Amino acid sequence: MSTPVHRAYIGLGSNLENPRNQVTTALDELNQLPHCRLVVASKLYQSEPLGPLQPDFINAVAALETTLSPLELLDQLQELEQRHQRVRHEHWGPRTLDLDLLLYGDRRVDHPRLQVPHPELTKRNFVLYPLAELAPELTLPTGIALAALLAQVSPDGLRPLASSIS
Ligand code: A4P
Ligand code: MG
Repeated sequence: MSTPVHRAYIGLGSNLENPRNQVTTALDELNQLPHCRLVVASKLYQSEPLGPLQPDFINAVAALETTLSPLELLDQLQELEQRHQRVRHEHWGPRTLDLDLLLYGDRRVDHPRLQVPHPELTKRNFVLYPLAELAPELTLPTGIALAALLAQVSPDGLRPLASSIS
């Protein structure tokens, strides 16, 4: 029997050390993770920082196909963050690369290391708008349509840049 393939959505964010380069490189690297394939990525967006005063972020969302389990995928994402020499200073503070597992098929995960859907997903314009580029018809595992969330969250402070993959 073949291993099931799951569709996962990853949120990428960076606001240190050439953020555009951090994010475009990370998209390539996501495609090279074991048992993962990058299906499509959103445009890059410049976004005003949420949290403490810090530089603007570059954000994007990527769709992956993977046969990894949610925790195996989290391990891979954290290793990739480490390779970008991310230093964790303060909660919601600046970082060279942040990778969030936003969605994993229709699954809900509630584990000490991993919550899926990502708990902040529904509130963040820099996640919802790029996600809507990739999957406008998406309904979250909670039953809420992405379109309904977009109607509640303003795109203020979010600016699309050129296409992330040439
Ligand atoms: N974790 C639990 N669930 C998940 C998940 N679905 N995906 C755990 C990824 N990780 C998940 O994360 C802390 C722990 O969350 C991990 O060890 C993992 O086991 P972290 O990245 O190490 O720590 P953090 O910085 O304290 O918090 P967090 O939650 O990553 O921050 P966020 O929510 O990612 O926010 N403003 C703009 N405009 N754009 C941004 O991208 N990002 C942040 C960081 C703040 N402000 C921003 C942006
Ligand atoms: Mg994170």
